[in-house]
Order: sequence, then structure tokens, then C-alpha cells
Amino acid sequence: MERSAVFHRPGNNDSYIFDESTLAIRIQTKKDNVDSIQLLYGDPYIWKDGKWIFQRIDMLLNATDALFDYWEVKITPAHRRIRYGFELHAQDEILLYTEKGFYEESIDDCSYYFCFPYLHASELFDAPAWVKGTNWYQIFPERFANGNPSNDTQHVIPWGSAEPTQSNFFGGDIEGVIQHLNHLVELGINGIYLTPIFTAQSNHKYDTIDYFEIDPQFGTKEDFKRLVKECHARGIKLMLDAVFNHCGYYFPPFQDVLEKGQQSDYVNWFYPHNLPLHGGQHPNYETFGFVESMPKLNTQHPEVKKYLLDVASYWIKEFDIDGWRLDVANEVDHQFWREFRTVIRKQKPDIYILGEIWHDSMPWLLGDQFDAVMNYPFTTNVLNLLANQTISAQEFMNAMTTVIQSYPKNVMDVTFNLVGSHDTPRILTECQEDVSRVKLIYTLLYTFIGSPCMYYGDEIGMTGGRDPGCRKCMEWNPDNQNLDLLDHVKKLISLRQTEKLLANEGDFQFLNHIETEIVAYRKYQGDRNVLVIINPTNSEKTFKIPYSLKGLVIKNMWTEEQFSSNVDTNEVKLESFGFKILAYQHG
Ligand code: ARE
Ligand code: CA
Repeated sequence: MERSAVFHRPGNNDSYIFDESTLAIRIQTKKDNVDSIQLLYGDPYIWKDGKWIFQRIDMLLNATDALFDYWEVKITPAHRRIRYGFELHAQDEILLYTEKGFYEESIDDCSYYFCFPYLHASELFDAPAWVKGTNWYQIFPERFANGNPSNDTQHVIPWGSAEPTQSNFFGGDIEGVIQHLNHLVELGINGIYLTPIFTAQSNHKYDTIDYFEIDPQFGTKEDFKRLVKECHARGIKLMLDAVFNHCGYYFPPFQDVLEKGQQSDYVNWFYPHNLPLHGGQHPNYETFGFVESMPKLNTQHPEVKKYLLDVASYWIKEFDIDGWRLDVANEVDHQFWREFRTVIRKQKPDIYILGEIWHDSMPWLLGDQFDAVMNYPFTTNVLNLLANQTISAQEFMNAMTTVIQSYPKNVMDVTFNLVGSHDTPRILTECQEDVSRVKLIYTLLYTFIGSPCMYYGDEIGMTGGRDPGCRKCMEWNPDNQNLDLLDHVKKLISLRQTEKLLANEGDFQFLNHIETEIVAYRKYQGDRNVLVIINPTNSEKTFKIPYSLKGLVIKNMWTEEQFSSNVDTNEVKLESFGFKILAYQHG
């Protein structure tokens, strides 16, 4: 047995509270190296004749990636506390793995074992229930629709008359979003994420000047109130962007420091290297990146903290928003986010907190800070599979397994999946404008684990390179929209609305233990199953379902055809970049 590959560390993704009475325990071993594992577990206070009393339960080989096998079991301890160890069975040996290491003999003293001290329901990761079934739509307000030309400044140029640049304006606003809500309803959207809307200098508004005001170019507070109302009337949740890592250059407290230097009451709101402050290429104060117009806020300072928490509360209390997306979330201190969660959840218990983090995010997803992060690792793997075509189906499944296994299941169910945003080239451009690959990417996005988000205009086939290229004006003329692509997305979303297995009810498993050029995964709960099969190659392929469906009625969810299987091995034919979504039920 390869002992060095055996890994379990209590906490995080390895042992976590699954629900109010259930614990999930996982362990990792070298791929194809261990035949079976039993979890030995018991209450630390139950002993008999000087020996600790424990039970055994088989662990399930839950997933496998390029290097490791991942095993899992769920248990419901009578007194909510356990000590536990792993009995690993391989051909050549049986080993007990505990907190103190490997043993060849059995041990009946629980102090050697791993410890889950107590299951407190208050420590359950409890993202709002509505997120699992949410289909998000991201809007960059300056470019979605100009619903009210009277709030346009003199800098506004006609809609779509030029390529987007870092500094041009097209007049998009809140009224424009209200006017087009029905487009979103027809699409099946029930969550909107708006990039910043508070008063700021730039067209993207990430350089906030006034956190308590709507930017006049986007409208008024009345407009915004109406937007929230109109959304809620249609069952749509609304999420705003919280830019708390930094403010804008013209934020009054920063201007005060610029002006008064050491005499300013706000010096400690920022991170000056020395005074007086100066911007330019090399600002003498901390910033987002090295961007002079974005001075970093000192969120450890009590006054700054209070100010920003008041901002967060204000938009919930006065406008009833449903979520906050946190900009540059990983560069703000954890303690700030803990207090942020406590304060706003008191106000609105089912508020959604989404952090913008592109990297491994476990430290923010323990239940005390965020409900989810933007799942850019998903984006990267999807792009590599279908846009760049640099990884195979097998490599995709391996890479996504690594991501999935690095988080508790509860976390994955609400992760914010995206295939592009205002910070990345558009998906059609990434796919060299090959619509068939984009369609397949959407099939993956809307049938995968997590909560999917569409970037405005991607549903109708807009193009655009890196920021600012990806921020073109929304194309509203149906003659210039790809309506076939739009229909594809609508159909996917409607399937996701009707088949709850597609919307994160139940479990997930890749069918990647066989050599294959096909991406296949099964979603299941009880007897019900949905099987998604995706051909990421440009040639026809046959996929052999690796288990028998004999005697079952199988429904092709895309064509609604049904057939009953009377063979042991079902072979599924897939066109180039084709897919199948099959539903069946045992018993
Ligand atoms: C502008 C120009 C850019 C130029 C940049 C640098 O448009 O072309 O490259 O300036 O001077 C906002 C605007 C941007 C603007 C930027 C600076 O939307 O248009 O760029 O402000 O003025 C990292 C962060 C992540 C951040 C991305 C952009 O971790 O938090 O970089 N994303 C948020 C927002 C942005 C926003 C800001 C932050 C600032 O979503 O829209 O930019 O408020 C790797 C790294 C990641 C990195 C990622 C992307 O994967 O590991 O950490 O994200 O690449 O670069
Ligand atoms: Ca306008």
C-alpha cells in the first residue's frame, strides 16, 4: 500500500457537518491502490472492560482523479461526537490509519484516533436554499440597455456605435434593465447580478465615490427601488457588487487625506507609505493592483469597518436586495467578512454572499464567511476542454474531480459557475466563434453541479475579447442575435427548472473510471437518475454506459423520446460536439 498518498485531516472538506445530525467523512488514497476502506468510529465516552467500543461501516469509493481515489461515508452519531479511524484493505496488507499514524494491529484506545469533537448545528454551512435552483444572469449596467436617455451625460455616444474602450460611455442604465426584464423571464432567469451601480468615475464603477448613492448616469434610488420590486414580482433575486477592498480616488475620505495629509481624520482609513499622498505610476499608498484610482481601504480599522457594514445593511434594509457579490474578496481580512456575515444575516437570513475569488477558497467557505465563490476553476477547465481544446475528456473529469473533492458537497451545490464575465473574453470568442462548441459548453454549464450564470449577451452569441472588449453594448436587434443559440439556452434552463436532479438535488458522479473520450456524469437521488453524456470531439463517437440499464425505461430529455433497454450494455451514439441527457428510474 502506498502509505504516503493516504491523507485525511479533520475539518474543511475531509470531515464536515452535512446536515443537523449527519457528518461526512472523506479520505484520499493513491489511485487504484486500496481495495476497500472501513471507517471505525465510536463515541469517545463509551468503553467496556477498559476497551473503547467502536463500530464499522464501509466507505464508498466516491470519485477518482489522475492521482487519487476519494472515499466517503456519512454517519449519524447518537451523541453528535466521534473518534474515528480508517481500516484500509489492499491485496498485500490491512492497515489502520489514525491521527497518530499507521498500525498493523488493532487499537482499542480512542485517544489514538481522529476526533470530531461535537456536531453543532450552528456550524453547518447553510447557504440560502434558493441558490441551488437559481439561474443567474450577469449585467454590466453601462452596456445592457439605455432605457432613459435623459440621464445620459454629454460623453455618451450612440448605442453600439463604437468598440468599448476603457473610457467610453453608451448610456446604459437601470431603466434599461427594467425594460428588458421580460427577456430574462423568457430565458428562465431568476437571479440577476449587477456589477457596481454606486456613484463612481469610470464606466465600470469599481472606483466608488459614494457608497450610499446610485450613480446618476444609471438613474435614481426610485429607479433602483422599482427594479428590485419588478424583479421580485417576477420571482427574480437581485445581487449587487460590494467593492470594499478599495474605494475610488474621489471618495471624500481619500480626498481629505490627499488634501490634509497627517491632519486628516481619515489617514488610518488607508495604507499610506508616507505623506503627502501622490498617485501616478507608482502611488505612495496601497491600491488594488497598482491602480492609482483605487486606494486600498483599511478594513481592519473600526471606523472603516462600521462604515462599510452600514453600507451593506443600508441596501438590504432600504431596497431589499438579495445578495452581495464581494469584489477582490480574498484581499480583505477574514475578520471583516465574519462580521459582515453576522450583521447582514441578522437583517436578512437568506441573503446570499458570493466572494470573487479565482483560487482555492476553502478558508472562506467554512460557514462563517461566504456562501459561494465565483467558480473560475470550472471556467478554466471548460475552456481548456472545448475552447482551447488542450485537455481531453479524461483530463477534464480528473481536473473537475480535484476541484469537487476540495470542497464539502454543500459548498459545491451552490458554487457560482460561469464560463465568462466582464473580466474575461466572451465564450463565443474563446471558441473561435464556433457555435456548436458554445452550445455544448452551455449544456455542461446547465447540467453540472452548482448555480450557473450567463454573462449578458452570451446567450445570443455576442463576441468580444479581453476587458474592455467583452463589454460591448447588448445587441437587441433580433436580426443580429443568434436565435438558435438562444433557443438552446432556453431549453436547457427549462430542463433545469423541471428536473430537480439537474438543479443540485441529489448526488453527482463522473463516469471516468473507464478509458473514454467522452465526458459523462450521473446525477441521482434514490432510484432516480439523470445521465449527461458529452462528446467534446469533432468526430462521431459511441459511448458505452458502464453499467446495465436492462429492463428500464430510458427517456431522452432533449427529444422526449422514450425507449426500454433490453440489452446488458447500452451504446449511445453521439454526433461531433453532440450530447445526450438521459433520465431513468430503478424499480
Ligand atoms: C483596467 C483595464 C484593464 C487593465 C487594468 C490594469 O480595463 O485592461 O488591465 O485596468 O490597470 C475594474 C475594472 C477593470 C479595470 C480595473 C482596474 O472592471 O476594467 O481594469 O478595475 O482599474 C484579479 C483579482 C480580481 C479582479 C481581477 C480583475 O483577484 O479580484 O484581477 N476582479 C475584480 C472585478 C474587476 C475590477 C476589479 C476587481 C477592481 O471583477 O472587474 O476591475 O475593482 C488570475 C489571478 C486573479 C486575477 C485574474 C484576472 O487568475 O490569479 O487573482 O483576478 O487572473 O486578472
Ligand atoms: Ca441612460
